[in-house]
Amino acid sequence: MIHRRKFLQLGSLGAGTFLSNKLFAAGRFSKGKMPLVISTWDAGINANKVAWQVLRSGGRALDAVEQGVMVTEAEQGCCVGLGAYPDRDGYVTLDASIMDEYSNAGGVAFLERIKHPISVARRVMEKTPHVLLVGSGAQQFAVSEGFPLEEEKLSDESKKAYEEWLKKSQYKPVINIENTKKQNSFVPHKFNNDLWNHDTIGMIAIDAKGNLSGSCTTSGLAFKMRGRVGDSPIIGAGLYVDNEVGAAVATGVGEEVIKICGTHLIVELMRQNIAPEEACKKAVERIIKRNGDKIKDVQVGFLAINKKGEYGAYSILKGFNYALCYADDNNQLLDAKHALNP
Ligand code: SD4
Repeated sequence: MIHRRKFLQLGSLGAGTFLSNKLFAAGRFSKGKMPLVISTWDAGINANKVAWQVLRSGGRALDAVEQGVMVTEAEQGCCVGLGAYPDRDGYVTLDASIMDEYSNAGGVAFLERIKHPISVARRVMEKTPHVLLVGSGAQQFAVSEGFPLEEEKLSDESKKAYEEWLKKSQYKPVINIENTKKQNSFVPHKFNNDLWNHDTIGMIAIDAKGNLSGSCTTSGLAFKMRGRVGDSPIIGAGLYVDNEVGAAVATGVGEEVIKICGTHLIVELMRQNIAPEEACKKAVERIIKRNGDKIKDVQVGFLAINKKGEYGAYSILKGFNYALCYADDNNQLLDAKHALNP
C-alpha cells in the first residue's frame, strides 16, 4: 500500500504525475472537495441534484441529505419509499435514519403508510429525546407531526412482483446482487429502464462550512419477514457521522452490516488517518472473514467522506455504484472497487 505522505512525495516529482492521476481517478486518494455529496446506486444521481442545490447555496449538509433522499422516496418505480416491494405478508414497511454535525441522530423503523420516513427520522432527532421510534409508535408520532397517512396500497408494479413471488413464496431474500438471473425467486424492479434490485439510498455530504451529515432510507428487503429491520435505521450500522472525523453509509445485507457496526467502524478507522476508501475496504474485509464460503451471496457496499472532503467506496461484490457531485456540471456515477469476483 502506498501511504498518503509517500504518495504526496511521489506526486511532487514529475514522474509521480501519471500515478497520481490514476490513483485519484480510481478514487483511492480522492482529492478533498467541499462541498460534496455522495449517495448509493444510480438513483443517487437524481437525489444528488437536489442535495447539491442546497450545498451550492451555502446550505447545511443536514438539509441537503434530507431533501436529497426525499427525491428517491417519492420516485415511482424505485424500491425506496411507498412504491417499494412489500414484506412477505404484502405490506411495505420502511426504515430510515439521519445524523447531523452535532452527533444528533434520529431514526424510524418498521414504519408504514408514511411517504417520507427520512423526515420523520429528522423529527425524532429534533423533537424527541429519543433516537429510534418503531412501528405503530413511529407512525403515531409521524401523524401527530402532521405527516399524512397514505392509503395502504401497493404500486401496480410491486403488486405484480409480489403476486409473482407468492407463486413460490420461497423465502430467499436477495439484496443488491447484480446478476439477478441467477436468483430464481427474485423479481427485480424496472427503474430508469434498467432492472433494479436495490432497496436503499444512503447519502453523506460535507457542506461549504466543512460540516458533515448523513441520511439513509430503505424498504429493506423485498418479501422479508414481517417485522424485519435492517441496518439502515440503526446508528453506527447503516449510518454514522462524527463531525471531527467523517461520515459513512451502508447498503446491502443489513444483518452483515449490523454485526460489524459497519459505519461506526469506518469512521473510527478514518479517525486513525486511514483514507475513506481504505476504511471501507477494511470493513468489507471484516464481513468477508466472518462469512467464509457463503460470501458469494452477500453484497454490502460502503461510502465514506472524511473531514477534508476526501471520499471513497468499497463493496464485497462487483456492481456497487454510487453518485458523486461536487459542482454544477459534475454529478457522476462511479463504480466502487470490490473485493471479490464471483
Ligand atoms: C437492509 N441495507 O434493510 C438494507 C437493504 C439495502 O439496497 O441496502 N438494499 O438491510
